[in-house]
Amino acid sequence: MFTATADLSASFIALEERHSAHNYHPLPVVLHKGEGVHLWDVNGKRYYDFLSAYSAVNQGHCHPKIIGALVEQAQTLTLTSRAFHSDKLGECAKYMTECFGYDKVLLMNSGAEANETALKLARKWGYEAKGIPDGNAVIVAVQNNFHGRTTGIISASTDTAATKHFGPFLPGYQIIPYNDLAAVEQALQNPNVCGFWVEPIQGEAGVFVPHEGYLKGVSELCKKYNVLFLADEVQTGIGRTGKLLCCDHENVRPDVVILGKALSGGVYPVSAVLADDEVMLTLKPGQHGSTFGGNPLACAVAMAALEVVKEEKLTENAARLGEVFRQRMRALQAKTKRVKAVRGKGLLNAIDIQETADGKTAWDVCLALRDNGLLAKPTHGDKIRFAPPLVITEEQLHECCDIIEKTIQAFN
Ligand code: IF1
Repeated sequence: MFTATADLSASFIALEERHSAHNYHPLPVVLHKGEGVHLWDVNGKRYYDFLSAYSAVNQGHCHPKIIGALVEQAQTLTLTSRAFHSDKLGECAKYMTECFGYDKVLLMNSGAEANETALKLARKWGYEAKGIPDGNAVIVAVQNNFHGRTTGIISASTDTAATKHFGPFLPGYQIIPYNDLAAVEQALQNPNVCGFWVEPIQGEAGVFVPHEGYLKGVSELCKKYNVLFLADEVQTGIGRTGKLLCCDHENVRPDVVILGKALSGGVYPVSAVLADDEVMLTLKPGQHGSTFGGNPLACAVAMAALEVVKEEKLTENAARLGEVFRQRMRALQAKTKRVKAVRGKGLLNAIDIQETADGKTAWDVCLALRDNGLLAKPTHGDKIRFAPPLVITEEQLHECCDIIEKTIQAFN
């Protein structure tokens, strides 16, 4: 007797459509369970996760050590606010400052909040340490940046989808081309510039890796012109690109490091800003904060998430398997005109898809990948980002490359 397995997705999608804001256009799949590199939908179908919640699940879904830390702390103390001390913040701050090599850390919740914190720190330092006349501080950012969705952050955005009808915007930004050191030098000569704000690899734009030496050049120019180098490692950090921080590829030490996403392994919103005392101590009591920033639950989860990266050598795994992945994708590119380009570092990669003669796009490829058991999402039209959890094995990676190859070649 053949019994069709009813697709239960429709009712969940309808519920979301009816009651949730329409601020996303998700791939049509409804997920119920996650474990390691796998996700299961409401029909019990298993997928490889090749987005990792935009690099928040580097440690794999529901990592037992991180979940264990969450459950234990959740049953002890979740939130005190910073009006009082807790027994977790100091321990976590020590762990993080030693892990990343900075004097101090300021814990927040979302990546956007950490970026906003970094912008406020840069301005505060600009006025009180560099001597910029009050109200004249300038932050230099780059075209096609993505740092979050707050009004202060999108004031520096060059993406009309992120800015249209959200003005008026915050003044005090200068936007220059990405990956262009001459443009950086030109901009930083302005004595009112307090910070240069950049992603070491532009993730949302489509995984654009700057030329070798760009980050080193940025660091040297920031020192030359007494400007803070603000590195947004929310997506590239925590082992994703094959180094603990992406800036480590060029042995560059930004003045301010911005973290989020995988800082909690996708278990709880935790973000952070790292800096040395000269910068961080410009913030005095009562000048910045948040209700949940540095809460005991966030601290317990963040320490466990960072321990997992170290204990399971996830950074090394990302470096090694990233090379394997790009070799496989370049071999595919040689066999099909459908793949126009392959880019990436570590396990943060993307391919550009050539639309078919009958109008099939990267979106259609992602729908077919879903049908073949692999979840990925297009960004900016023709680009597909591939970012599996860093716990993936070489055998699993090859299986996924086989799926990608089979799927894309069906679009020839
Ligand atoms: C969305 C993008 C990725 C980030 C970097 C800060 C933040 C992000 C480099 C803000 C967040 C997320 C946000 C999410 C989709 C996703 C995304 F497509 F939007 F740009 F990953 F590429 N810096 N990126 O990538 O962190 O406040 O979200 O915790 O807004 O659609 P957040």
